Amino acid sequence: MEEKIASYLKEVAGFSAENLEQLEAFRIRFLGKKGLVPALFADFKTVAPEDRKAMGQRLNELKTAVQEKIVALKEGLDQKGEVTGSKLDVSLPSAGTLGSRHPLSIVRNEIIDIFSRIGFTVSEGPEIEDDFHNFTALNFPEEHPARDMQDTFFIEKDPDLALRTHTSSVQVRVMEHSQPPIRTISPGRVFRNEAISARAHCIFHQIEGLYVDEHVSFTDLKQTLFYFARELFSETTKIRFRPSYFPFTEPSAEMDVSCNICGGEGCNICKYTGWVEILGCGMVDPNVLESCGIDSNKYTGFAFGMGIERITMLKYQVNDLRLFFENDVRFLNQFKSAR
Ligand code: 2U9
Repeated sequence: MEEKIASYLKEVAGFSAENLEQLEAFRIRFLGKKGLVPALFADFKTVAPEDRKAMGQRLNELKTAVQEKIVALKEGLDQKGEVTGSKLDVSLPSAGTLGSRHPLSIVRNEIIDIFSRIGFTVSEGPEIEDDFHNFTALNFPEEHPARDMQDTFFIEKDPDLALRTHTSSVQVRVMEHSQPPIRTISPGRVFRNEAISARAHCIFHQIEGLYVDEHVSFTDLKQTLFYFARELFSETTKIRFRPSYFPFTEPSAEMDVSCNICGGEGCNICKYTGWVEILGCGMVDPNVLESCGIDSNKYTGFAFGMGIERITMLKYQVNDLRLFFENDVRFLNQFKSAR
């Protein structure tokens, strides 16, 4: 047995591997179930009792030498990226399984493109906001329900910080730092304290738009949003406005488009009305302009806001909002886009 151990130790010391396959063969030869080391341990019972202690030590010496060799060689091969010894070329381009853009990104980019073509710039801002930019500057009264814990994720009281509930806060920041003409859209994540369901989520994505200049009118708002709806859906898309209320706009409205599924005939997407709501809008309340340092006697503005999930669901007939957040490749692979 001593002779065998000595010869194996020599073999182990002199062994080197060019790749992981060779190293694995070495491991199996020595440590595999039917390998040399287990075979020696099986023969151990034939060793004379007085030699057992010394032989046991030699056997363990061999086993440790094999294990240490494997660890050392593996480290070396991993560092080489295993490129040289294997047929794997990590620099090759993928064989057709490229990722695809997330549907929310596709629609966000499309909306950005549409507004960029008529002179809107993109502005971004913080997701953690203070009370002034998220509520006060936007004319939310002190007792407004949106300021409630039920609706907003508050972070701390002093200073008053919360996760923004809309991207209007970004546009407040734009107005604070620049003077009209202002034409900007702000896409981004927003957060509301809602139970997650097929129709609602505590995180969703918005795009809000703002146009402030001299003589901006409700007619400008209608024409801009009419252009937007036709670009986003189709040339034959119709729009209609229904009166609404938001603290930050006066007058306010919600805009519907003729159902892009049934063309206005009536289907279960439009609940047989022929119309689907896509956004809210209105003329910026003069209080908001003043809070942001803009002279409301000289300037007027319109604003609008939409949920990207909602638009994407309508455009692609997705019936459960949760699909956007699960990242199941069977869902994501259905969306391909150049942008
Ligand atoms: C400033 C002033 C006014 C943005 C607007 C809406 C109407 C609106 C909702 C649509 C669905 C939010 O995602 S949603 O829940 N938004 O209805 N948003 S007007 O008005 C502004 C923005 C910025 C400074």
